[in-house]
Amino acid sequence: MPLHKKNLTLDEFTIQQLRMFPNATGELSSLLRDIGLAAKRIYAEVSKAGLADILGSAGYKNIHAETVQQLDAFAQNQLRNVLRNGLSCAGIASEEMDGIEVFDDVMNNKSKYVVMFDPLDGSTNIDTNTAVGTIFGVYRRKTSIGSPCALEDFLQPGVNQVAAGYIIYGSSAMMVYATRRGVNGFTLDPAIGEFSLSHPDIHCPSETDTYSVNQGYWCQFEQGVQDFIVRCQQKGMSQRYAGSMVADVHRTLIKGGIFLYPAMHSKPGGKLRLMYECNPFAFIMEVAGGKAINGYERIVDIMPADLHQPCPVFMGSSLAVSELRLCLKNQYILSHA
Ligand code: P6P
Repeated sequence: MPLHKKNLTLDEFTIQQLRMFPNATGELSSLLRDIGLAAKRIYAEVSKAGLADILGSAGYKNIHAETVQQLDAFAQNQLRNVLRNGLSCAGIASEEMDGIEVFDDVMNNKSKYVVMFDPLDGSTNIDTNTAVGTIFGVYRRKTSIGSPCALEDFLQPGVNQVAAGYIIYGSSAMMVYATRRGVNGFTLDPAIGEFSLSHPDIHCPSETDTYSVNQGYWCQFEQGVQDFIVRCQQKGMSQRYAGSMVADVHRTLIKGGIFLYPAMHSKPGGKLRLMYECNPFAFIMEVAGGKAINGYERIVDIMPADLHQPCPVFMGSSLAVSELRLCLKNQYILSHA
């Protein structure tokens, strides 16, 4: 690893990136550091969940009729407060909010960016110590600077993301984020309390021996997906599935693989949400040399109609995703022969 990249903290790294663009305002760097601060506070809470009385339900349901966990609410508040009090975000949307929140004050209205996030994905797994995570995507607003942001600033295709990332709270806390310049991973160093560069320039291996899907839904998958899974099994591939998107996709990104959450009879659009689960990971995967499709088109090309719309997802090693796409094409040809 070149000395100049060795263990840079997130702050040092984002400032080093900023130096490469003298005309940059530093707003995106500041926004990423804000998210890193919120993530440290969330990790401090998540990592003591078994000891403190913060597991279990917060006593209400979100827009998806899912019971909100206490830690979901905590993570939501940490991200909202840091972004609200910072100087780099005009507004937010979240899995835990019905609509957008506009940070309508003089300073925040001057911000170029809006942020969408899933504050704590997989939180129902916390009581079994499965890794969970925060997922976020950053967009340049379309409405004019100086005015309050609006829904149109959020309903953009994922290809418009300026940055996207996640923090995985597992055996350690690791923040991975992508800009068009690359994907980099930062591991929280408890000795200094900073995210430090541990995985520079991440690339998703093009080939793999692992696939990741909830086999329990096999009977509900369309023929092309079933055909692909059989091919994986005939090739002797391993099946890995944590049931936590951040854990499953992080492994897929680092080691290669293909993560599948297909549409099914009980969930015609799939389960995972386009704007704050699928799009950030799809952006990261593509920058890292992988692929991410809904079965028929790039996820990042989908024009969203709703903040919370679901999206079938197949992402990971480019060759595996291409093979999956072929299986679905063959299914279509056979069913229309
Ligand atoms: P299933 C966790 O509840 C989650 O939202 C994602 O993190 C994960 O990938 C998916 O749902 C797991 O869903 O239906 O396999 O339990």
